[in-house]
Amino acid sequence: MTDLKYVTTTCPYCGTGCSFNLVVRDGKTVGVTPFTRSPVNEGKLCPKGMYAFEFVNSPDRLTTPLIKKDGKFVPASWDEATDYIAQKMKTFKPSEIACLASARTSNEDNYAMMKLARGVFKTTHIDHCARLCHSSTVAGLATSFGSGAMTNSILDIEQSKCLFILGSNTFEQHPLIGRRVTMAKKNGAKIIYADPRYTPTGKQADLYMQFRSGSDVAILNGLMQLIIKNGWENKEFIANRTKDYEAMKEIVMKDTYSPENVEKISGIPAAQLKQAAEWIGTSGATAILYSMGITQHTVGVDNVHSVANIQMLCGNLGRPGTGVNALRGQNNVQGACDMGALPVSFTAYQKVIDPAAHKKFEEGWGFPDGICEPKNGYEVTVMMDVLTDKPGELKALYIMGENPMLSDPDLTHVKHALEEVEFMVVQDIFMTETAEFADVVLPATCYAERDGTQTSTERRVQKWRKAQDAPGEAKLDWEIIAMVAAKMGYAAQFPWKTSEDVFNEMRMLTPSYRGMTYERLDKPEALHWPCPEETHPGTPILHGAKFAHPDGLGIFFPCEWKAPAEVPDAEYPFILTTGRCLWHWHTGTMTRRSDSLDHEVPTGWIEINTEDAAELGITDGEKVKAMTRRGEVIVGAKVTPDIMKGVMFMPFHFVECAANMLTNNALDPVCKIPEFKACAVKVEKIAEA
Ligand SMILES: Nc1nc2c(c(=O)[nH]1)N[C@H]1C(S)=C(S)[C@@H](COP(=O)(O)OP(=O)(O)OC[C@H]3O[C@@H](n4cnc5c(=O)[nH]c(N)nc54)[C@H](O)[C@@H]3O)O[C@H]1N2
Ligand SMILES: Nc1nc2c(c(=O)[nH]1)N[C@H]1C(S)=C(S)[C@@H](COP(=O)(O)OP(=O)(O)OC[C@H]3O[C@@H](n4cnc5c(=O)[nH]c(N)nc54)[C@H](O)[C@@H]3O)O[C@H]1N2
Ligand code: SF4
Ligand SMILES: [Mo]
Repeated sequence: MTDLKYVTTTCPYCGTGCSFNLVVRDGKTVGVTPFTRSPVNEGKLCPKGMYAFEFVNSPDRLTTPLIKKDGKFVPASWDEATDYIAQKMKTFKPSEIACLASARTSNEDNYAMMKLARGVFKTTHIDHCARLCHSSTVAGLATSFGSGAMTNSILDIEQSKCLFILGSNTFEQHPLIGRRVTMAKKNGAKIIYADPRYTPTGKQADLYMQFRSGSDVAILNGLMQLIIKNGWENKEFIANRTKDYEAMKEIVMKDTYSPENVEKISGIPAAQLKQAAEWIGTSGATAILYSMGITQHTVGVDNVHSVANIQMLCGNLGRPGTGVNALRGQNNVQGACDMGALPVSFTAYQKVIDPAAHKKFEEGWGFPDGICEPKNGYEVTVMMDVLTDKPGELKALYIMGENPMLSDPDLTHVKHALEEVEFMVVQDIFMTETAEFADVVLPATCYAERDGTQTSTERRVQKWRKAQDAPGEAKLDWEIIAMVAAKMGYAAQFPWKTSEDVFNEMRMLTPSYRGMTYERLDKPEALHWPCPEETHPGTPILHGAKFAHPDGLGIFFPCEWKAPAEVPDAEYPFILTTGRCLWHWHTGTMTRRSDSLDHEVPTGWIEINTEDAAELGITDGEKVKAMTRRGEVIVGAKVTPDIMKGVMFMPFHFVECAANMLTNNALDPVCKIPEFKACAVKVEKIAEA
């Protein structure tokens, strides 16, 4: 007789945090059905969630540890592989080792990785892909508001009177947040959308503003000037809840940011800016939704500060339907940051350089020989530069669930960096472009094969529940880490038997998670952090009465507009911007192994404006050569009026036409995010053979 069961779990893709049931037949995951009791998605799913079972039992899953011998991977036992790793790792100084944690894996796994790095390897160098994603948000909002997270909840978006969506293609990248936007619109909210591309999100908008990538600060300053000139600012909020307003006002009132000048910089008609300013300034409850269009710039932190400025200016914070809603990307990027998989903090942003926090973890963990120095480590983007520019400084790399050989900027540079690494471990569910460079590859379980927790963009901590056994000898990520730690001589510090044991250790050291237990998280609505005590109901909206700074005030940061690090010129005359599509996920390890998704979009493309294409003599579907100062790729042209003239767009999912061969690894000086959203490109017809 067939054995059939349904296991409720959360989606392993985006930070929206939808729930669904995995259908398990005879011990194998074979389908997804709606779980209607989740308040986040109420049983609805986007295609990635719907088909999230398809990659799980792919024949390509890693099933056994692999050790590279004479350039070839050879299967090994866990004992051999972890012995080998421990033996090699013991030969390096702490500062020669770097670790990458993962926004794809659970809180428990990231906590374990953070403890491995700081406690076992005693290195300060730990980071993860949040660097490439919302590091500008974490740095920017921490200085503006005192806390780097999304201020309101997903459900709350529905109550907004005006949604200003800037640099977020919500309907393709956070579809079930897109659904809330539609609901707000039905309730009468005005939708303003600004993006160089007229995306499916743009098609929902009441006002669509098209502009050149890299002009966000000018646009936001221009809007603030219009709001102040019309007296739409919230004087009471500014007086009671903020400081440094005058310094900000001085900058935004400059002639540079008049609507006419902003039109010149950005390409948005002055009349549209005026309309947007009126809706934002007078709706009474305006929320901003933003994502990578704001963060992935050399001025990423300035962009985030500007978003915070406009919301403080209008008093659109701390109430329903308002807020700075930085939509976090990966399923557990919020959690990986919360767990301290960052070069500057332990869990819950307790600073590594703070002697009290350092002592707390040193004592809490009980390593007889201490932990890492109380110093900040390298960011992932800086690690790559150190590898190429200072050979010998970093020697070993331990990567869990990241694929920089396709997701980092300037892949030629990344390749040179990875070739410099003396010893590299990759822990993944598939053999990736990055794993090919490794000395040891370790097979991990995927979401369907484990219990654990992940934290969504709205700080909601939700459960993964085990549906099936792992393939072959694959193990839980934290279990693998504990095995390596034991081989290094630290079995006593990693005594965990279950994911819950890891969670319970973590929460005792983590004030914002302390009041959460596996039992409390079991209900469909789960809990939002901060949740400091077991009787605390959790916190869906931040900054209600005061900001998280010690004096409770929000801070205005004046920002001047600066052009991207590389701008078009005679040789490279177009702006290249990059991003995603609905059907695929990042480096494609999972979605390209999912037939239903891969069938929709089998390869990449470059979007070219219709007039630009006509001038270049390029027709839709034609293969072209796209070139920047860093590399070139052959890719099919998608000729469309939906992209701004002078701008081109590529998704970065596809290894055969990898956008990151072209991108610029110029970094924001504060948060070290690369400028994925703007560089200079040229496109040529391919000479006929
Ligand atoms: N289907 C799918 N969904 C995903 C992901 C995925 O890979 N696939 N990834 C997840 C992750 S990790 C993340 S971080 C999010 C990202 O989610 P989004 O940020 O929404 O996605 P992107 O496509 O990177 O960029 C968003 C938009 O920014 C626009 N843009 C380009 N240049 C600029 C600019 O200079 N300024 C502004 N304001 N906008 C600009 C682009 O045209 C694009 O439409 O998506 C998450 N969801
Ligand atoms: N050009 C360009 N590049 C970009 C961006 C852009 O907009 N433009 N966006 C950037 C952003 S926002 C992000 S977030 C990064 C994402 O960059 P990455 O995180 O490198 O991309 P992913 O493909 O999500 O890689 C995650 C890896 O985790 C593995 N994995 C999945 N589940 C598990 C698990 O349970 N355990 C383990 N051990 N491994 C697992 C997957 O197989 C995959 O290899 O890309 C960045 N790169
Ligand atoms: S919106 Fe995000 S969390 Fe929801 S089903 Fe789609 S990918 Fe999964
Ligand atoms: Mo991301």
